[in-house]
Amino acid sequence: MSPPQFYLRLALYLTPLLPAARGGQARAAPTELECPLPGGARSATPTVCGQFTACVWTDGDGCRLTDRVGYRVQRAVSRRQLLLTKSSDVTLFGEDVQRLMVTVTEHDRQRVRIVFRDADRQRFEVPLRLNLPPPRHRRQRAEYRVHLPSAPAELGPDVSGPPFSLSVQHGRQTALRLLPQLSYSDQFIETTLLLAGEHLYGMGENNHDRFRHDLDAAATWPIFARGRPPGDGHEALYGVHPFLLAIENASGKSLGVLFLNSNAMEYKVFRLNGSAAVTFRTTGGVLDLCLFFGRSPLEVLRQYHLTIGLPELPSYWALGFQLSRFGYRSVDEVRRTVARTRAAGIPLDVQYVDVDYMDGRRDFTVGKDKFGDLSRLVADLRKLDIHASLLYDPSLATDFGRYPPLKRGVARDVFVRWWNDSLIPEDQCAGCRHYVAGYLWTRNKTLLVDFFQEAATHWWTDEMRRFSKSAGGPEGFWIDMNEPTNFGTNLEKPFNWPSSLPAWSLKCPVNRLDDPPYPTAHVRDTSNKSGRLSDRTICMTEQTHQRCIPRASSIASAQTL
Ligand SMILES: *[C@@H]1O[C@H](CO)[C@@H](O)[C@H](O)[C@H]1NC(C)=O
Ligand SMILES: *[C@@H]1O[C@H](CO)[C@@H](O)[C@H](O)[C@H]1NC(C)=O
Ligand SMILES: *[C@@H]1O[C@H](CO)[C@@H](O)[C@H](O)[C@H]1NC(C)=O
Ligand SMILES: *[C@@H]1O[C@H](CO)[C@@H](O)[C@H](O)[C@H]1NC(C)=O
Ligand SMILES: CC(=O)N[C@H]1CO[C@H](CO)[C@@H](O)[C@@H]1O
Repeated sequence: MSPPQFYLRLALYLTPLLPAARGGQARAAPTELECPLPGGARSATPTVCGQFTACVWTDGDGCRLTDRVGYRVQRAVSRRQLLLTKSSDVTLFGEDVQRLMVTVTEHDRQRVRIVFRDADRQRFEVPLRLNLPPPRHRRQRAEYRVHLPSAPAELGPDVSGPPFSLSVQHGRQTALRLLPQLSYSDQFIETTLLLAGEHLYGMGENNHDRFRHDLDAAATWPIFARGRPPGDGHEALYGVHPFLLAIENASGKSLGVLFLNSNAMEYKVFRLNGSAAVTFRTTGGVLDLCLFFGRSPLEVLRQYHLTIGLPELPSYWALGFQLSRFGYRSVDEVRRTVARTRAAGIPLDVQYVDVDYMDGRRDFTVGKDKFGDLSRLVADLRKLDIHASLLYDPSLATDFGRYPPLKRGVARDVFVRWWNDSLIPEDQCAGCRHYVAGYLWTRNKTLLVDFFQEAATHWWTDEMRRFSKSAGGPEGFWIDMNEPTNFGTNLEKPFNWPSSLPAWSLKCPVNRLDDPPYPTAHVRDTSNKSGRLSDRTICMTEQTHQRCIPRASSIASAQTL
């Protein structure tokens, strides 16, 4: 571009922006987007709304984000990388990231990744390597086209470039538009995407009544791993699947969006100006969007699975008929159940035994009285071509001295610990050192295995091997409660706490990590008994071996992997 052309374009960029660029004196106007209030939309009043400079009260629509939320393009670092600066000083929860680097990597015909990072300091990123090919050659054709705001190579420090937003074209259609109202702070990131298709699927784990999202319900759903079986509300269930599929038109042309983030998050699926829209909010990490384009939903799912890694091919028998329950009282009861099932002509390939077989529900033990001949049961089932599978919990009873697996685990230091020693509670159990003590099925407090450590994998494998031999070599193992789940966190006591003992529970300390300024819809759900992020799971101020960056509020993210 010749210099005159450059200045002409520059002038065009700046003309509409002058009021905002002149020290932010312009009156903030509301946008169509709701303001994310920690107490939820129902808590909106002019006073609550007024606490956030990024929000503005409207008489018709309640508390809305203002048009001053977002970033401007400062300069193009390369053809596919832009440096952004925050547009104004308005904020939701403070500690906004001032300069963002957005990097677009076009991996192949169907896959593109768009990552927004803090340009000035490192933040936690999900320690998961995606299977993506190196960037495609520029001449290689792609099914999509990413449109970034065209940016000058350099602007003076006092002038700002165009507001940042982007769109992605799929064939002739704009499949996705990322709106300019991007919020990015230490413990809160929000972005809204407009989508061409009305048929949206995926995201969770939540209790959806039907597969297709109901845009008109405009519901907000939390995502956070913890031990919660399906109920009837909008609660966060066991797993984390931040993947959205949008079918764009009647031909089946589709777009997939992986929102790669493992912090506590939520999403809202709704209609904006008649288009399908999704808002993602998360409490930390980075904004990392991996997009998949295909001519059909199947093609998109194939790309997605190639990217995150294909599942293990399970044993053929594992696809068969399986019987499981909590509460078998003895080996005899299991035998009777199997016999009854076979007599009724019901096929049976796998028979489970839950933690009932253990001695006091402790991993790697067998209750001598009722399950003494567990190994014979396993062998007899094998003769019938039925595969035995045993349950385990990733938590060990703290009965030091009388429970060798625990002793060996402590020797190898494999348990989840407090973030720092000043967080160790005053009533810490004897022998529990710097570990986090919780409670599950045993009559003792428990220590949680930190599977991020290689030492933990070795120790666990070794215990499984020792135990498996003595249990007759069952074919299957089921690790339960590994979200991880903890009973009664922050409550007076867990529901199954021994009545003979004084009340106790794992109580998380109060701090910015355990109680982020925007704790997501998870804590507002009626299933949330303690009203905190750690409800039914462990605290956020804990440490796994993969010691992350503390300020990123992402220690909890280890939970979801
Ligand atoms: C779907 O969109 C593509 C353009 O992206 C168009 O060629 C095709 O005809 C559309 N199909 C239907 C059934 O609308
Ligand atoms: C929605 O429509 C209004 C009026 O046409 C327009 O000003 C606004 O920019 C639209 N919003 C989005 C997100 O496209
Ligand atoms: C321990 O961690 C908590 C939570 O992050 C923090 O508030 C506290 O200052 C830390 N204490 C020390 C001694 O580092
Ligand atoms: C652990 O539980 C057993 C009963 O199963 C009990 O006898 C023992 O005192 C408990 N130990 C601790 C440290 O709580
Ligand atoms: C069922 C229940 O106790 N729900 C609580 C979840 O947390 C909120 C506070 O954030 C409480 O108001 C609810 O009562």
